[in-house]
Order: sequence, then C-alpha cells, then structure tokens
Amino acid sequence: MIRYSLKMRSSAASKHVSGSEKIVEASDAPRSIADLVERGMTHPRGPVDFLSIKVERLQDEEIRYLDALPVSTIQTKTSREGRDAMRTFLRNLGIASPDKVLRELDAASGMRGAVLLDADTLEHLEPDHARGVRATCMDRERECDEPPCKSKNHFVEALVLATKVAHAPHIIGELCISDDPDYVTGYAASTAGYRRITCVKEKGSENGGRIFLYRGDHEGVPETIDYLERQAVIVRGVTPLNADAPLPDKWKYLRETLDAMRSQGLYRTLRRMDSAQSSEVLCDGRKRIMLASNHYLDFSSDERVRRAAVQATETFGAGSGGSRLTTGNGVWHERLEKALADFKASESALLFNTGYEANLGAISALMDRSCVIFSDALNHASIIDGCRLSGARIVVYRHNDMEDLAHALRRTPFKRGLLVSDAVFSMGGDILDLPSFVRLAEKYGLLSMVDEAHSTGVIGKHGHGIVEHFNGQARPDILMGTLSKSLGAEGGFICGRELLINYLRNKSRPFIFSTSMPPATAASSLKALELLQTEPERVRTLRDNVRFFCERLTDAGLPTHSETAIVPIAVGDEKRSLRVADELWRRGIVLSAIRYPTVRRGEARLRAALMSSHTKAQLAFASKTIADVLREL
Ligand code: WAQ
Ligand code: MG
Repeated sequence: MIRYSLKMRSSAASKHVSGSEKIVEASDAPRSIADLVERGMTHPRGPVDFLSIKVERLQDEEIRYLDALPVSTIQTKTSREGRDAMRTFLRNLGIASPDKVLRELDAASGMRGAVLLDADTLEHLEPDHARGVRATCMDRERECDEPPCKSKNHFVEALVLATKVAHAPHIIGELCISDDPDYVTGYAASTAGYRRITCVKEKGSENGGRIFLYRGDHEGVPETIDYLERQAVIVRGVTPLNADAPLPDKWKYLRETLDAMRSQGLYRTLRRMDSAQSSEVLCDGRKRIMLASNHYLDFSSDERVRRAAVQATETFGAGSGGSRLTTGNGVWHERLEKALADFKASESALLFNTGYEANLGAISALMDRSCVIFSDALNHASIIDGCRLSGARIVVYRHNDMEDLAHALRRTPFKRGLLVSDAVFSMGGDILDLPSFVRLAEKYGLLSMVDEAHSTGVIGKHGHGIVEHFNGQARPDILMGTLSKSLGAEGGFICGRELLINYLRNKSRPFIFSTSMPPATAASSLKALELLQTEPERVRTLRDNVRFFCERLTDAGLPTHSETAIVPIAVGDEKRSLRVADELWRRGIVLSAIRYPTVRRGEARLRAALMSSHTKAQLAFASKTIADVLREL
C-alpha cells in the first residue's frame, strides 16, 4: 500500500498560525491535502499570509505501529490542582524537584516545539531553543468508512503525539499545556498511560508548552530527536472522546480472537461423554473405544473404587468445607498423604486439588525473582506456568538433552535454582534420563523436581514410577504426581522430605487458598492406590497392550514405539489432524488431535493413550482403523 505523509503550516506576519499533519493512503491524499489547506487558511486567528504543504512518500517498512496509550482522567477544578497532579506524576517518575520542571514548562511558552529536558540534571537538550524539538510524522489509524474531520480535535491529536513520544528512546514522560486560550485541559503521559488533567491553566491564557523528559546518557540525544522528528508512526485504537459516541465494543477482541483461531484450525470444542470413563464409553448415542483417556489402569470405573467414594460421601458429606489450614483437613486427606509418601518412598506428601495446582503451587512457592529455573523444552504447561508465576529467570534446554542442559548450567550464573522436568512427557510418551538429570542437579546444587503425572502406575516394575524404572539409581528432591491419571480420580501431590512439605504447607498459595478436595476424591484415590499395589498385574497388562498396539501399527505401516501408556502418532498439519480425529470418531474411536499450543506448530499428532482394560480385539480394530484413515485422508 502506498502512503504519504502530509504536513501543513500556515503563518501570518511571520507568526505561526496553524499546523497539522496526516499519514494517508495514496487515494485519499488529494482530498486530505484540500482539507489541510482549508484548515490552515480559515483559522479563527484571521487570514494567513503564507501556507506550505509538504508531501512525502513513506515506505511501508518504515512505518511503526503503536497501540494508543491507555487514557485516564484526573478531574481538577483549578490550575493549582492541575499542577499538583503534574507534580505527583513527576514524583512517580523519580524526579527530585518537580517544581523546577513545572517552572521550565511555564518558560517554554511561545516555543514551536517542545523542551527536551534531562529529567535528573534539568539540562536543556534541544539544539535550537526557540524552535524546540517537534514530534512529527505520525497519525492515527482510521476506520475505512470514517468521514473526514476537518476541525482540530485536541484530544485525538494529543493522544497520537503522546503515544509516539512515550515510545521514544530515552524518553520517560511528557507534560503538556495547550497554548489555545480556551483549552484548559492538559496531560501528563508516559508508557504507563495518558492522564488527562481537566484544568491546568486559567481560561484566556495564551501560555502553553510541552516538555519531553529525557533520562540517560546524552550520547543518545540525536537518536531520540531523529525518532521524534522522522520515524513514521501510526497509532492504533485512538477513538475520539465524545459523550454521545457509542462505547467501543468490549467483546470485539474476544470475537476476533476466536475467529482467528477457527481459521487456523486451533479452535477447541467439547465432547460430552455419557458413561463412566473406561476402555469403552458411550457418547453421541453410540459406544466407542476410548483411546484418549488418562485412566491408564481403569480405576475410575472399578467397583471397589466407586464404593470407596460413595462410602466417604455418606459418612463425611459432599464437600470438605474449607482449606486444609482452616476446617478442610479430614481423615481421608491424611490417610491418602501417608499412603502416597509410602508409595513413593518419601518422608512426606502434600495434596493439591489438581495436578496443575501442584506444579503451580510448588514451583511458585520454592522459587523467586532471584532464582534460575532450568526447564525442559517440552515440559507440561502447568510447570511452565509455575515457573512464570515464580518470577524466576527461566532457562529452557533442549528436550531431554542432558548435554544441552549441562551446557546451560555451565554458562548460567545463579545462587539458588531448580531443575524441573516431566518424568514421562505427556505428548511424546518418552522417559526422562533421570540418572543424568539428578547427577547434574547435584553437581550444581540445584533442587531437582520431576512430574510423575504419566509415570505413576505406568513405569517401574510395580508401577511406582520413574525412580523404580531406573532401579532406584537416582532420586529427585521433589516428586510431583497426580491422582487423575492411573489413579482414576482428580488431584495432585508433592512428595519429598518433611522440610519441603512443611515449607509448602506454609508457603504454597494454591494449597493455602483452595478448599481441599472432597472426601470422595481422597477416599477413591486411596483405594486405587491400594489396588495398584495388591494387583500389580494391571501394570503388566498395560505394558503388554502397548507393545501389541505398537506392533500392529508398525505392521500397518505406521512405525510406533512406546515404553509408556502414551503412543504418539504423527500427523503434522493441524487441520488434517482434526479431520483424522473426526473420521476416527465416526468409525467409533475416541482419539484426540493434539495441536498447538500443546505441541509445536506443524507437529500436530494423534495421542493414543492405552488402558490395562483394553482388549486385544479393541486394539487390533483401532490400529487397523487408524492406519486406514491416515491413508485415506
Ligand atoms: N511537537 C512538539 N511540541 C509541540 C508540537 C509538536 N508536534 N506541537 C505543539 N508543541 C508544543 C508547542 O510548544 C505548543 O505551544 C505546545 O506544545 C502546546 O501545543 O486530553 O493543543 O497544540 O484533551 O496547543 C491537550 C489535549 C491539547 C488534552 C494540547 O497543544 C486532552 C494542545 P498545542
Ligand atoms: Mg495550539
């Protein structure tokens, strides 16, 4: 698109009368030029002697787009109150003598441009004092159907200017008073926002001026001036202040975001299950093979597990009544924690309501801004969110690549830190190299944390998870796990030494500020945990099923392998993955298409999750159907 910058200036008896500028599309240029000429020649101050128009073509890549500063209004009745508001603004910028800056603003009256003032030393940095520094070459983005506006709108023009100025290098803030005798509203602006101050001067006064506050080495001044005077800027989202104007549509952003997601194949919808979660489910009026559930050992539908939930509810009620730290600590919570600690051979355990909260709550409590967290590139979102919430610096290393991790550790200085990874990666089904992971954590004095969501009940000879998988060679400091996958209920937990658990009880906000899980959840999880230990053959059957399923897929031309319950089947394109999942659904198989942001863009996949209760016949049918559909679509 071809765009022009238009600038108009008019004067009478060598005195400035009016000036204005626009950035317009080529097709609008003639009309806009006519508007500017009219505006320059018909000024209330009387006829003009001289008018110039400058027209410059802009290259698209030169234009910088900025979102308008957020606007707020400070109501002031007198210029004194207005100046107080300006003083407060200056103080918040860390300026030692706001009064001196206000005096500079008064002295700026009569300049064509703004004073460029060192915010700390109050030195003048504008090369030509009479002219000052002018912010030009900027405009707001217009709606395509918008009628032209010939008169000056003080607010709109000031917001465009202030948005550009606030983003100038080294500029920390701006003050402005209009020189228009009838216009007493001024403003104070920075990247934090544009504050309108309704009265900053007496009505009738022709005094006005602007100050741009500069902070930093004076070597940067030419760069700042160059940006202000030459960088083309278009400001988005400037809407005139008009009491009659309809308010902007507050739902527009949501609608547009969802539309964009739809067009990229990233829109999500829900499917309703009309039966219990098991290897076969009823949905949309039909029985289907469930190949997407995390209930790897099918405990959710186990008769004894259900009964445990019912009994706990009958005795203790539906809810727990409060946080564990107030009234919500029941016998089932304590029993389950004890059993989990024993199962993971740890000193102690702490329950959270979801696995997400366990990761969020542990990591954000353990780490802070002064720390560094080393995190696998494919860690689960709950780990990533915990890291972000902690405020720690996050160093991401290549997926399960211990050499890359070692390299990151060597070049990153830190005082306190955490090394965190999934034990079994949720979307790839691969297993962390735990011995190297723990060795590196020990070598550098880092806390080590492993998320066992998909390893508990699945790997290790008896399903104890990753420590057992590696025959007890290595133990991380913190074991996180969930009750929602193999154990068939819902919730998360942290296992580790007593000191760790005591700390989390006192510091972890999701633990402290959530009502604890209902008795039924804790009781059914405990029953499932007991059954996992008394019936270890479930773990063996699950593994057997995975081997069978992968062999069948491989025979059908889809080479697959997995040591866990998760079997990823690569598809690539997001939209194709949805079509494949839909077709499998039509043929009676529930299998999720996993897309960005869960996995990288262009790496969409089907994620088959197997259960110990799948029959060989179900798996044979499913593997054949998957291969057929992938060939057809
Ligand atoms: N760049 C730098 N300084 C300028 C520029 C410019 N492009 N244009 C004007 N100035 C300086 C000059 O010294 C003027 O005397 C002073 O700023 C004030 O300019 O939310 O109308 O054009 O309703 O009179 C504030 C709107 C309107 C507040 C400000 O400024 C609101 C206004 P004026
Ligand atoms: Mg003016």
